[in-house]
Amino acid sequence: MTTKCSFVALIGAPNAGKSTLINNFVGTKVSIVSPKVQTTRARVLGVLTEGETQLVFIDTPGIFKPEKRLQRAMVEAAWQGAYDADSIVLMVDAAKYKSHDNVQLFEKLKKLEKPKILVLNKIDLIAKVKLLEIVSFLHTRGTFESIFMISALTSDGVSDLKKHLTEKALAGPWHFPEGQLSNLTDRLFAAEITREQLFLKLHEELPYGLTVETESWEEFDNGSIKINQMITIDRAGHKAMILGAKGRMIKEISQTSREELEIHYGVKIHLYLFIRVRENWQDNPSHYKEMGIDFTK
Ligand SMILES: Nc1nc2c(ncn2[C@@H]2O[C@H](COP(=O)(O)OP(=O)(O)OP(=O)(O)O)[C@@H](O)[C@H]2O)c(=O)[nH]1
Ligand SMILES: [Mg+2]
Repeated sequence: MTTKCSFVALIGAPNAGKSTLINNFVGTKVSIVSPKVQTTRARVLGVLTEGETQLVFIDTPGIFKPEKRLQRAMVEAAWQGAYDADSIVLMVDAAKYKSHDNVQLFEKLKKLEKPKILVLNKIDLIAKVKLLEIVSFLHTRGTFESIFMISALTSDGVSDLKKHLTEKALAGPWHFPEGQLSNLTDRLFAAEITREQLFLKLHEELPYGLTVETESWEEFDNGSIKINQMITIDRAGHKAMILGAKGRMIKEISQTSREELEIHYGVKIHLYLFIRVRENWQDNPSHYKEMGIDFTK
């Protein structure tokens, strides 16, 4: 069989729907999703192997003007994803197509000489008549091989986009064995599932000041897995909010995360969450190593 393989980076402003699209392509959750901006922190690969073609999607953190060290590392990881890829899918939230983040992104992308596809996402939220106006506006902002209008949520237009990417894939060996869907280790994936719950259930600045790490992973003869995870927060004052009244919040987070991991791994999971305060954890390289992003940025 002559195989084909391409690395496709998904680039876009925070919240454009990049992770939702990757999960849609792969057919299962490989990258966490939330209604909040800056959910994805590292480069996550989602692998789709069909017929002779392997498409390796690079999910990236959203691109925005970074201020803190973690944000700088996230934006750097996103650009690194773009540099590493064979082609780029620029995702734009149809309702926010004129946002400042997008203007800067379009400018910087011009310098990147790779095939680029513009994907207008969340079309389920936009009146059809408005779409043409948006597309003609964006069309003048960069050079795109083609433009697709999709809803990563409802799958509208996603198979056309997949077909196009498959046709454009380059001849070459596959990078991952068939069946491998992601590059994340079990420990990192499990930490991400808990972080997703924290993003979904906590509000305002809380999710941004924390990180989750899997501290131990123990598999037993009966198939069950015991996972200990540490939630590191940067302000002592946040601890009570994460615990919730009578510990209800942390219990709910732990339960939902455990249930999701049980479905994912198909075995009984014992999940134990711990919280510690480290005011400057963002300045400690060890946390970045676990996340797979570059501390020096
Ligand atoms: N209505 C609608 N919502 C969508 C669509 N795609 C994604 N969303 C929602 O938009 C929000 C952000 O989605 P994500 O996939 O996390 O976005 P992202 O681009 O990965 O965001 P960051 O990782 O923060 O950069 C979530 O609430 C998704 O459910 C879509 O096509 N239609
Ligand atoms: Mg994301």
